Amino acid sequence: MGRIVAVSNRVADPRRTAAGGLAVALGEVLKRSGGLWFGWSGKLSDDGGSPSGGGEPRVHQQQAGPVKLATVDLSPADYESYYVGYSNGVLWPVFHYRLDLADFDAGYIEGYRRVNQLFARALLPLLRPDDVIWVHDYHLIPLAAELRALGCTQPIGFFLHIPLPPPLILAAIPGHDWLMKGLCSYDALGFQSHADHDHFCRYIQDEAHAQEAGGGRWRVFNRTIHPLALPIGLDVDEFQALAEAPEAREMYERMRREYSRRKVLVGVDRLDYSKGLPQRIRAFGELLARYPETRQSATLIQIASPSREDVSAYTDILHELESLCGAINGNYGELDWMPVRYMHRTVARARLPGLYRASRVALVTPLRDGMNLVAKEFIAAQDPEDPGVLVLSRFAGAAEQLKEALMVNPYDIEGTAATIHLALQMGLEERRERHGALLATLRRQDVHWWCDTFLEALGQAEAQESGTPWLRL
Ligand code: GDG
Repeated sequence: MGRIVAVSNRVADPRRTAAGGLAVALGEVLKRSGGLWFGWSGKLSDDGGSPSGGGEPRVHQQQAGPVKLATVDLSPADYESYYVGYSNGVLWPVFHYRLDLADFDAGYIEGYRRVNQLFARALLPLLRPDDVIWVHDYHLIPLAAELRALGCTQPIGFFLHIPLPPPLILAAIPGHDWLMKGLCSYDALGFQSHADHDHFCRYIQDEAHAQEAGGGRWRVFNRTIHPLALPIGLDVDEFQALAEAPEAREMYERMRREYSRRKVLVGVDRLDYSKGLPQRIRAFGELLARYPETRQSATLIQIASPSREDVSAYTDILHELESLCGAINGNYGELDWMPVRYMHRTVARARLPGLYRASRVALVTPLRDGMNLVAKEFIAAQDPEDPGVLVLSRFAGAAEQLKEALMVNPYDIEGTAATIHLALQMGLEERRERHGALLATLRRQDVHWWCDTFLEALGQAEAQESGTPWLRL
């Protein structure tokens, strides 16, 4: 296989250990092939990456070990419409089944398309004939079509990190046919779960008369595409090595000292309405109300790292959380016990495994989530001799794989409280059995398996006879 070219909204320097799971995984693949990683620089400039707003895009290039990083700036107006408006104000809520939070401002889609065209124009001159291009996530759905329109014939794959909703929910997006036709310009398409994969296949059958072509492939819009259900995995060895490193061990020791008389429940999330944080805090309050023995003996540590603070739905949830946590601490707290420790801050990645390992229960209870890597990180960080228990929402993509977790419906506050109670009481033998099975799954389907399986499918993509006739907006 040729050189791998990864494209995502943001790029990360793979040499830095602070990078998250995806950055580590992609970094590995790119290192192996001496690859290129292309995306937005994270900076705004008035000419929006193109001198005088028109001409050839200005690309910043930097060598990071064997990997080349190439980025473009965005104009403030493009940032507002492409990133804040369309990506995070339309696609993120709708793909997480939250039509009520979508802002279908007609101006956003133009900016979304403009930035995808900018990306295509900036990337094209950097490509070699034998490159294999792998595009990531919802910000860049039309990128393959824009590249094809410029004459790009290399195989292009796409991985959607967030869920794909059922066809009727997708159909609420004005211009969904344009968007989904864009998705059909890729050769291989990866989805986090079988549910997402089924939604895609139903959509292309119902709306675009797609026909099955054998081996999981479909014929649609005169092309052959290969959609796959491929859950993203963790670099288990990398995460376990992080758990053994001094910073994580020190965090673990400190937590054990601080909470020697109590069981810690932990939640680690970006502050986002998809993560079910208010429902989780309410369920914890219900636990204290219904099971008085948990008072004084259980403490919930909830990290909510700041995220997308320029989107208004995020400030609403911030206020709701502060008030819910304040009420529980006010009602149940004692001079020597604070039931909820809520932190609207980011914890250093090197310390996270120590926090996970010192916790008896992890609460991973999103209302909808593509996968949820925190669930996997929690399992990987446990001491196999005395592991903690994972309480997992059935609406996380991870629920399809992590069958031995304690499953909850996060909308059912009483039911979730009862399950958290079970988790707190679970005996050592059952904890070990469940953890052993979960860890085996994590190892079998780790991030290397995920990358290799996707790239193999993309490598088998047939040369396509023509580019897609691209729909007008
Ligand atoms: C998207 C999809 C899918 C969180 N707080 C802190 C922190 N984190 C790290 C976690 C984990 C990552 O961020 C979060 O990953 P998730 O998978 O839970 O969720 P999203 O950010 O929404 O990611 C998701 C994922 O893409 C991958 O495909 O699983 O469904 O929504 O690695 O550890 N890291 C640090 N401090 C924090 O406070 N350092």
